[in-house]
Amino acid sequence: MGLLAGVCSRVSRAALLPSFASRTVAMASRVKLNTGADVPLVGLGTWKSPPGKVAEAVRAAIAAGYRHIDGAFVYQNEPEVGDGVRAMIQEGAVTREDLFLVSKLWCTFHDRSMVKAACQKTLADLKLDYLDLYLIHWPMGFKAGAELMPLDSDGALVADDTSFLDTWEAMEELVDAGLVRAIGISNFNRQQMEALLTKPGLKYKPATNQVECHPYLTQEKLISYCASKGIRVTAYSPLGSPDRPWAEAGDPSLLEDPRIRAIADKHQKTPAQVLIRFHVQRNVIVIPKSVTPQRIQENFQVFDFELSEEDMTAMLALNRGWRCCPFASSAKHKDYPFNTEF
Ligand code: NAP
Ligand code: SBI
Repeated sequence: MGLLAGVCSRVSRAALLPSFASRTVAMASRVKLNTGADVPLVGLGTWKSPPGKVAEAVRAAIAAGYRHIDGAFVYQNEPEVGDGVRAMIQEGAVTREDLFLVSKLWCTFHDRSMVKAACQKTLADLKLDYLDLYLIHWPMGFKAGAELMPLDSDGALVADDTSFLDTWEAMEELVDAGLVRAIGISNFNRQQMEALLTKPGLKYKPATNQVECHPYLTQEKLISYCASKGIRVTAYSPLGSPDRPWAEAGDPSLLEDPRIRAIADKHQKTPAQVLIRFHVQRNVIVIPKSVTPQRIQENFQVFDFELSEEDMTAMLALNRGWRCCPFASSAKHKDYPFNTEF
């Protein structure tokens, strides 16, 4: 089945109504994973969301209509993400089944003996009994121990001797044990995906590959490869991650790009909404982060307008291969993903 055929049956009214109506509801808001599960195309990111603010952000997001939250153990805020989720369930705003909750296995837990306990820790922090999706955060394994970022004297991440192929087998066991409904990968390049997909005895294909994607890193080749394998792509840092800790004056800025601003003005939308809508129209899942209630609402108002083919082409032409998250301190790792073309 082609990926387009996989778009969930909650078809946009645009497909059914005369053209004037396409301006009111322009796209399905969910897509299907290769597991059969529906995933909301727009989710809330939570990296850098302070523990003191993230519960309120999660509540604001669910109140605004989000049903998908993206988290990770390494963000060190999962207990507070869980507080926000639990509060909204207890208030009756949503049920657990309404939500699509994602977390990620950090690189220091790649040894297959550590995977289940890492997942159980995340579940306990989130106060959940299952995750909708659990990802291998990076293909690289780091030395296990108390530190999340074990560095050598040169400031380089210290590798362990694991292989992501073995880690994947432990991920598959989480599905069979009922801890997670789907498993996926993040920051895997094409060669690494190929290695996984051709692993002898592969039981479950990854449902998604979560990678950096925006108009400065458009990822056409990786998206097309994933589509050919029935794997969904999730776009991280869709706004260019302006709050990334290593940002420097003079770095490219998507939110301030006059070409994005011009498209936004034309549609009477904000640059952030245009940057998010860009992914929706590619059937790419997108997870903008914000802890600002007004922005959280703004970022979800992306189903009431449509970028033209010309807008999409102009945005794709902004590609410059620029990464906000190159993770340079791990560049010498044998499984560093960004030394190849895609
Ligand atoms: P992002 O979503 O591109 O940008 C977040 C920044 O944009 C924050 O500073 C936020 O500010 C600001 N912002 C949000 N909405 C805005 C709006 N409407 N107008 C102006 N500014 C706005 O960056 P990101 O956090 O790097 O990426 C999103 C999510 O992807 C992460 O949170 C995480 O869940 C995931 N991620 C995954 C990986 C991975 O390795 N798998 C890597 C990076 C990111 P406020 O919060 O102050 O409102
Ligand atoms: C962290 F918590 C610390 C560093 C860091 O750098 C790379 C990008 C990343 C990541 O691995 N996942 C993110 O969402 N951000 C991150 C997270």
